[in-house]
Amino acid sequence: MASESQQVTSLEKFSNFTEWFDQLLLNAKIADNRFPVKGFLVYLENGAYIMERIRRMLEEKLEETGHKLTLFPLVTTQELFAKEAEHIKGFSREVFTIEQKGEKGAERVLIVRPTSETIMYPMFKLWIRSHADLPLKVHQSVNVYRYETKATRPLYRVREIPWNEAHTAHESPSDAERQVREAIEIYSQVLRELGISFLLLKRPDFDKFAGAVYSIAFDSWNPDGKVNQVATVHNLGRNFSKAYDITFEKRDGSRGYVYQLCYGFGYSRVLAAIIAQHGDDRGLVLPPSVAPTQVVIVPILFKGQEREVMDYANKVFDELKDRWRTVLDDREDVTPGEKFYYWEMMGVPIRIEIGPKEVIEEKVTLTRRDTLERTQCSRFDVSREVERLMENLMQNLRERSERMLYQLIIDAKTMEEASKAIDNKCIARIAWCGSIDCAEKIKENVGGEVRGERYDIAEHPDRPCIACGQTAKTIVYVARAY
Ligand code: PR8
Repeated sequence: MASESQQVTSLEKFSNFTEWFDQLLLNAKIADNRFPVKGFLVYLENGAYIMERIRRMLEEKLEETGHKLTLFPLVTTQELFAKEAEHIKGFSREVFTIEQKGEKGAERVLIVRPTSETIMYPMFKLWIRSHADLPLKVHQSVNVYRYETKATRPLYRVREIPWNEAHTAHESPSDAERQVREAIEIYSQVLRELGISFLLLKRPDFDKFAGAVYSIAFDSWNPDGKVNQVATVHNLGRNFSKAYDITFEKRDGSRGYVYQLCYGFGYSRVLAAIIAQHGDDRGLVLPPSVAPTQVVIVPILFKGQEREVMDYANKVFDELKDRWRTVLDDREDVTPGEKFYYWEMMGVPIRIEIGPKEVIEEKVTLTRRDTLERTQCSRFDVSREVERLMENLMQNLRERSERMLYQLIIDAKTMEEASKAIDNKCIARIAWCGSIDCAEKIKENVGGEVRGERYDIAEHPDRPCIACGQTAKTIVYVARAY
């Protein structure tokens, strides 16, 4: 008998990811990539719905923890944009601009936000006066625009980026550190609720956010081996507060610069992770919390018994509809088989079939989308049974995805082993001395990037650097990336 891992990796998404994914985007009404401006997507009914649900899940947690929804403009000036040197270096090649014609024909160029530090922080300077104004915690879910130079991919690397960005200011470095942990906890909770598994990595210095002291990233696994950075938390220290002159009166009466954080959660990438980690050969497999339809009832109609079956199906529908987003698929010109196929493609967590046999026996037949297992229960237990199956399904998605993540990590002791792991669409776990030279050598020879060391656990190197053979400083994960 094939092991579970063999069964799972025989799925089409592992052998032919790009085609599988692109077809699913259209077939499951997620997004249409045929809009004539490269990197700009049309989000179709299911894609838009799921992203909206994810947004609500995240914003609820942000607001519970004191982040205030505050909406900032789309543009900034070149002068404001240029204030933080590292930041402008990081983004200068990636910005879209708007030409603004002045009254006397004079022209001015505005920068369209690639991220909002340079838009928010001049306002922070006006708002923050004393320690009583701190911590300041704001967030907004908006689109930002980056003229990505790497190849664009629908959802994974777009030029119009739907995200949530949060920005905070604090009195002390320890308050800022605490905020890093809170941000990580919020993002981890949302991702866990969606069953997405990820590596929480501290990026190497050469790969941190432009202007940050350090960056923590959530790299989710992808069937093609390229990790998908779904979110990041950046500790900015005082780099931006010095550039934008954001000072406050401390408790002892002296003045100082605030300590800042920014963190971002990429909605389209999280949507991609849901599709990629949970989907199968039949289509989407959706976590109930974000599924546009959570339960579909398919009546199986036989001549002469249509009335009884439809009445019965309506009763079951009435029982479920207030608790779950339920559809009774009573289309007459579509066969039950075609309906099954369609709703499986759409990732509906639970399907209920009702035919004459179910009516006589006062039962329903249920099929869960993740395992396609069929069960029956009494019609009087249907609410409880659906509740139970939803919970089991979600737990299975979470565990299945987590198992896959750890199966994909290969402990590599040599460049050859690491290179083989990357060729096999895996993530290599290696020892590294910390030098940029070696990271470059690794990239060249192995074909993957040093993504960083674990932030959630301490891992001590038990062997020398894979590239130079000198003492290793740390254990890092190497993968290709979007
Ligand atoms: C910041 N400033 O900017 P970050 N396509 C899809 N998703 C993307 C793309 C893209 N081209 N680029 C980035 N993301 C900080 C934090 C305010 C917020 C998503 O950070 O540059 C990724 O999920 O790391 C990324 O982790 C997140 O936006 C934040 O972007």
